[in-house]
Amino acid sequence: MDSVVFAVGNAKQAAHYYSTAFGMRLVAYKGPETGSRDEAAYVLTSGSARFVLKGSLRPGTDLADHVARHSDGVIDLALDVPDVEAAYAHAVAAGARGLAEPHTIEDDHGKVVVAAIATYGETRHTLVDRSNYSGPYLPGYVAAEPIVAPPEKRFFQAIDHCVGNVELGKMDEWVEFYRRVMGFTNMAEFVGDDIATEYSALMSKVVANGTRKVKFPLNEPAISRKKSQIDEYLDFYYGPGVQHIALATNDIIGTVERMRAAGVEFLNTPDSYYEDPELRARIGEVRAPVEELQKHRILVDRDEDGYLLQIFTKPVQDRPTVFFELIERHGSLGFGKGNFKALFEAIEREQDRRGNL
Ligand code: TYF
Ligand code: FE
Repeated sequence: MDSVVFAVGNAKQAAHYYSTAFGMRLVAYKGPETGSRDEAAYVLTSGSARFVLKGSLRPGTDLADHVARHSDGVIDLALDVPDVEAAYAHAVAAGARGLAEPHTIEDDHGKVVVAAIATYGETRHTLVDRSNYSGPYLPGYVAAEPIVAPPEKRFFQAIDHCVGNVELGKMDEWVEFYRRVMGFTNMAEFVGDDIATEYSALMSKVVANGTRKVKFPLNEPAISRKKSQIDEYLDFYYGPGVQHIALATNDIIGTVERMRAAGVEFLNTPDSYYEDPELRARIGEVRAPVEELQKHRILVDRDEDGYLLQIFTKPVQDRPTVFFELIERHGSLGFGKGNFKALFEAIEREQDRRGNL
């Protein structure tokens, strides 16, 4: 993953939030002071994870229109590719809609080659080769100092996966898109009819690149008793888009403590989850006592390869759309399938609080 680009209503304040509540470091900026007339953009990093927050400086820009329709959201899941020309040519030949032909942008720090293709909704994948560039982000940006003193120990070190919500009946088309256009493969983990009808109200499949560093789960709503959490997203986002970004941490307990202290809200997991003897037997020994995980409402799942710890924030903007996940992997390559029931029940409790019955 090269970066996750967000369109937001107020990039300056969003940069402050991701600095104080997510422990990220501001590294680059563009805006009126640097000759950017249409938008201000803040680039923040934590390990290899890079977020770019963009705000429009006037009405009528694509950025302003995006925020007006979707509110704050993800506009671009940018991917680092070794050969932009070849990747773009392959993608377009395989049926992807081109948004920007390959082109080179340069400044004193070198050259960057970029192109862009469309994916679900109004989301795009920019394809980037920055191997001949030494600047802080892209030409047009200047280096910037952290907004607040960065934490001694970072909260997370990488983007683990990025999840998209698509319309009913479209999930398999998008799985096929990633296979054909990007050469991604379908990972084993998915939510099928069985789970969907029982409690989740969604179907999900995961596609990943060859190294499995890039993992894109895709959700679609399933018919259910109450409004599906995916339909709620699609209604409030006014279309398909990125649902959650999972951030990889090696100290989920410390990170949750610090994010909570900074005011980030997490989904609640009931005590019954931790007291369930079946869960305790299934997860076996993990690196922290179950009581410690219970205190922080962290979920545990184990599969044949190992285990993982995970927790989900509540939506991070006014609309019930985008949220984050923290994930600490110990061998497991999964997505917490064993937690889907508890997780979806917690999400449904939040939906109920919003009056979705
Ligand atoms: O990415 C995943 O698949 C997990 C589980 O609406 C998940 O984080 C799946 C669907 C969903 C929320 C979480
Ligand atoms: Fe996830």
